[in-house]
Amino acid sequence: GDAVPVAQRGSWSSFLKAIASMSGDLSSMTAPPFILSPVSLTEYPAYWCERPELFAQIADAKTSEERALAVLRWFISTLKGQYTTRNESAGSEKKPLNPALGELFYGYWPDKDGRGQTTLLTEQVSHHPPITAYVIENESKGVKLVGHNAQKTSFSTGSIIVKQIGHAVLTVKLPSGGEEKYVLTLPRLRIDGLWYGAPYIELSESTYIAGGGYVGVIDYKGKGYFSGKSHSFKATLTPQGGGGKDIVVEGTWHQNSKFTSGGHGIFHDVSTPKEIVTAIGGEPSGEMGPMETRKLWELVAKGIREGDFDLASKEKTRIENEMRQRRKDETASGTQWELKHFKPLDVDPVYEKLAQNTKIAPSSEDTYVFRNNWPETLQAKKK
Ligand code: 0T9
Repeated sequence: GDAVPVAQRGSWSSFLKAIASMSGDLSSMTAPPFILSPVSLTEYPAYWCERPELFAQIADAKTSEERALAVLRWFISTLKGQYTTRNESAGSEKKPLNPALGELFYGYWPDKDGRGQTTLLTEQVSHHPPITAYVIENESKGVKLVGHNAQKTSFSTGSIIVKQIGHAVLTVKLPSGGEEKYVLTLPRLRIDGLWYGAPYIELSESTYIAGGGYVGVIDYKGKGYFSGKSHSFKATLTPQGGGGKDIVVEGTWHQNSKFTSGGHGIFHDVSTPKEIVTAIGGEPSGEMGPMETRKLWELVAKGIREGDFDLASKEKTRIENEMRQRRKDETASGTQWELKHFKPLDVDPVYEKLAQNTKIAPSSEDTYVFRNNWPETLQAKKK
């Protein structure tokens, strides 16, 4: 059936025509109301930690092989949240709110069963093109993820192809006192179902996890490949330096997988419930400041949720005009917007080092260094 409300069919087909003829940045295009999500892209990094126990378990591994497997298990287990959540909660993929420069999102997952608290901080570090930087830390366990991401979109035979740009670095404190770093790359997305107004995501190509003496390659396939099932993957973990044997796991990332070489039984299983992040204000009072996502977009989100699209569009225009004016004032005064939590760097030495001798491409990437300045309200959550 056609998922587009009758009154919006015209605007949906104009929207599709517009995306077919442009490439690059879809995020700033105006889409019909039925496809709008009330959630800003600054909230998406929370998907990395909706199973906080798997994130914490990386620190509990006893050997480097166990650790590399724990990193892979946590990574694979985030994919269902990252790429199917909107379909499950809203019936299809939706267009997220396009974050403003300097937009902030803070949150945490409470301690439970001794796994420790995990805190999340996101900052929109660029508006044009949209780039989101984030850090997720479980300080008591000594596990930290710092990353950034952007997208390059194109249109091909009725689908949107999204190339993700950016990477993340996971740092784990070792019982011996040292630390280990892993570089993670991001999958390519194909957005199908556009014609029917019911878009959904399939992953393709490969991602890499390199570090701790291992290189993991995750190959993604949809319907009609390996097993013929949607959301299939095959992950191969290879010890570096030669000699060791590969470990292979296969399955569907939104369900489960098992070892097909170098191990036995179930590898990952995401049929258990996930834990949504708790948003928290970053002001000393505990309130949300004007650049914090849920404060900034409050009325736009309300309008979208309640079907009051006049309110949503009026408020969206107001925010966009305010931001435009801010940029003009900066140009006029010869100043620049100062990022609050991150510092841009042209090259990431950790990425360069770990991508060496692997098939990770490109071999060089820029990065955003976290200034290590958690707001007090989150610092208090780390104890
Ligand atoms: C990083 C994730 C990313 C962000 C989203 C492509 C997309 C914006 C980026 C890659 C997260 O870790 C994982 C999940 C979903 C991705 C979004 C899906 C999507 O459709 C949007 C783009 C910009 C659109 O909104 C396209 C138009 C829309 C009508 C299709 C639903």
